Amino acid sequence: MTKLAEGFLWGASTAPHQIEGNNLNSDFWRLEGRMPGSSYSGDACDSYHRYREDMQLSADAGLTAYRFGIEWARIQPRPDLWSNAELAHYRRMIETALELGITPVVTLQHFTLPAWFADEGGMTGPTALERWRAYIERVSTILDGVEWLITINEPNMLAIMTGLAEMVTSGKLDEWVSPTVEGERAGSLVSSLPAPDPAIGSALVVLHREAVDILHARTAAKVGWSIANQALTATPGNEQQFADVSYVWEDLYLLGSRGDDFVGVQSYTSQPVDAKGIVPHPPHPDNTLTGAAYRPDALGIALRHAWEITEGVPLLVTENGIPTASDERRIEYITGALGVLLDAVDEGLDVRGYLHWSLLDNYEWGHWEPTFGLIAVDRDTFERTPKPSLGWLGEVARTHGASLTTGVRP
Ligand code: IFM
Repeated sequence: MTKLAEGFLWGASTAPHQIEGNNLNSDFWRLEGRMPGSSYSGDACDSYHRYREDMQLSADAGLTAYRFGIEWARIQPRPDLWSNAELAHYRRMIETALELGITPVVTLQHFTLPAWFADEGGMTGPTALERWRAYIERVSTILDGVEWLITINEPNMLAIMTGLAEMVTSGKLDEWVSPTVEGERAGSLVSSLPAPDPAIGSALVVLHREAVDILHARTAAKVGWSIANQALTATPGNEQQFADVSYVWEDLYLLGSRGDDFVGVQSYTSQPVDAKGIVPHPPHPDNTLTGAAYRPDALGIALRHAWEITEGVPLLVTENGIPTASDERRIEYITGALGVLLDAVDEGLDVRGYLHWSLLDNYEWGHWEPTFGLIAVDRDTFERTPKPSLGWLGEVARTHGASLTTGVRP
């Protein structure tokens, strides 16, 4: 049997804008619903008020960790206004997790920004370093007892979103393009999606390194960031193209995490690279609700690639999941993904935990249809209904992986 790391985390992940509701002072709130094809986040899952219930359901199922985020737009709704009440709210969330015996994994920035900061130019604007530093310093005051901190979620996707926002503002884009939904659809707007701009990526690396220094000085937490791992593979003869595409899409960010306490690996699907670049997912009956290929094995490719490029930074799976209406399919997907995770551990990779995306069916950046959750949420009453996959993953957690059937492993 595979020996998992002491304290291996078993949990689920969320992001504030996608579950809290009414994130009124954020740039995304201002953007959503404005263009054809985009839905509002609205009340979302009302987790702003129901976070205890969410954590309790996780703990009751047997999970040992919960990833959630702190929303900068709530902490600093105006450039000259810091909210102590909102800081206290997130402190209560941390304390609730600790009280329930759940390890909090806390993200400090997950795609959204205060709207005023976006207007200043956001993470690549002239005030970025000064504003980011002030936010990180302020938030560091409530992090006592937190062992795992993620500075920026998916900087590579954030770089795309920054490019998209610029296209919307300049009127070049008049239809909704969610990088996590339309970006996956074969033959869709994927060709017009900007690749992550390396100049934006390099600026984000600087901000990440700055946050790592501040957080190491002020907290006892392990600090890293989480990457949208593409699990790309080279087609024969296209190794150089693969290397070039990999650098732009992911390696720049993995290189930026060298020396960190951990790197967050976030994997959903896999795509080959040919002479023309990344090959879109061909239509297939097995494709997920976002049109991506069904590839539970992608996690193994992502873990090995991250391990190689970071030169052995400890790996924490901070997201892995499938948008599907079939919970049986979800369990099948996780079973496959955990199988390749165990293989990677057997090979000697240092994997510290598995956090499933997502705990709840939530707001998928302009859309509600792709359901990733272990728990269904009634959009009107906010009633939570755990799916069988929650109890199933909880059992895997309780048995430290032993409940995975032997059929999982070849
Ligand atoms: O919902 C997103 C999340 O915000 C970032 N990673 C991918 C998820 C699924 O698309």
